[in-house]
Amino acid sequence: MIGVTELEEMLENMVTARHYEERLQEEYLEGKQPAFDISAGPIPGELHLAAGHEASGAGVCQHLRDDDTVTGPHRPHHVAIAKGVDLKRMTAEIFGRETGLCRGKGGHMHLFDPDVNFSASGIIAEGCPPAVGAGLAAKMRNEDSVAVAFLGEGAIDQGGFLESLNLASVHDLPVVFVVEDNDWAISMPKGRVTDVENGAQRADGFDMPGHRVDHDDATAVYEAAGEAVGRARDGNGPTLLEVQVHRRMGHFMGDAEAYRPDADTERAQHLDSIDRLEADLRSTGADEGTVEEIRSRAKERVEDAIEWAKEQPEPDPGEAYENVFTNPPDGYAETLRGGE
Ligand SMILES: Cc1ncc(C[n+]2csc(CCOP(=O)(O)OP(=O)(O)O)c2C)c(N)n1
Ligand SMILES: [Mg+2]
Repeated sequence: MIGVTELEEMLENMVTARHYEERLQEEYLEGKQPAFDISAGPIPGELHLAAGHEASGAGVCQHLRDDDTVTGPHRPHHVAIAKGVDLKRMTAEIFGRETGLCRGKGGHMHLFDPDVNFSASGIIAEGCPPAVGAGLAAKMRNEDSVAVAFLGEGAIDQGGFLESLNLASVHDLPVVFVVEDNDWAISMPKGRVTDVENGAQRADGFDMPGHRVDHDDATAVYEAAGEAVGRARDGNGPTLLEVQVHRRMGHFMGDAEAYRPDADTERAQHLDSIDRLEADLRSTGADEGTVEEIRSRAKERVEDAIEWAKEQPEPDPGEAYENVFTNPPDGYAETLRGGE
């Protein structure tokens, strides 16, 4: 049975993530209108928000330690927050600042925090093979750390995911695969590309347990993830977990969602995992003050992180090609010297 402390911690992670993304949304839109110039404003580039996904990040990461590895999806903020990634340095990364987690070169989809073994990638299902690698490393070192790969339901037909399931299974590795099923892959509804409604059934072909949490319910995710993480930690091999979540926003900021039926958008707005978890917490006897305290602490933390990030220096353009897998184009050095 889940305890009050766990409920409170999960709620704090979830409201932090929700408020964080609401604030990022405001910052992101600054300077981008009217023609939606994606490179303008304090947050340049794409921004994929995960409002409606919070229950999966909070419920799973509640079981994890700093030495457990998490590979996040391209919609990574809720998972990063629940895993304990440094919020200030993550925000500086999103704002493209020198003190960001990747010195401002990665942006919001490429968050790496070695202190808590967290990474994320803009490439779909990319996190699966590295999670298997982390699981293999833990097993070979005789450590009881586990690895968790988060991915979207749109990625469950990819080779990288299926090969990772196979390798994790055949070597009995301590890995948990978490599929966040929000019914959409950009504009593609799940049913048009995948012939199983329950993505956890993919586990059957690899002789590992598969479990689906049908509701956007952090407590139910916590229970299911407890079993999966415990199994991995005890040396009993991998599990595939699918969680029904809801995309409360467009695929990315600026997505007009013309492809999406109104009824689906309304359904996603109607089901809120945060309301559900607050109700769970109240049912334990927690008073309004506790919930309010959690909310105001989360808001303060978010505001502090954003304020700090915006004060951070921009990276030196002369270092743009350091620590990246590409070489400067011809004439780049001359451009930097002002075209001598
Ligand atoms: C290997 C690869 N193929 C295609 C893309 C382009 N792409 C970005 S997001 C996305 C859809 C992802 O859908 P899903 O996995 O369900 O995650 P969601 O966005 O719904 O959270 C695609 C196809 C990509 N980033 N990587
Ligand atoms: Mg999806």
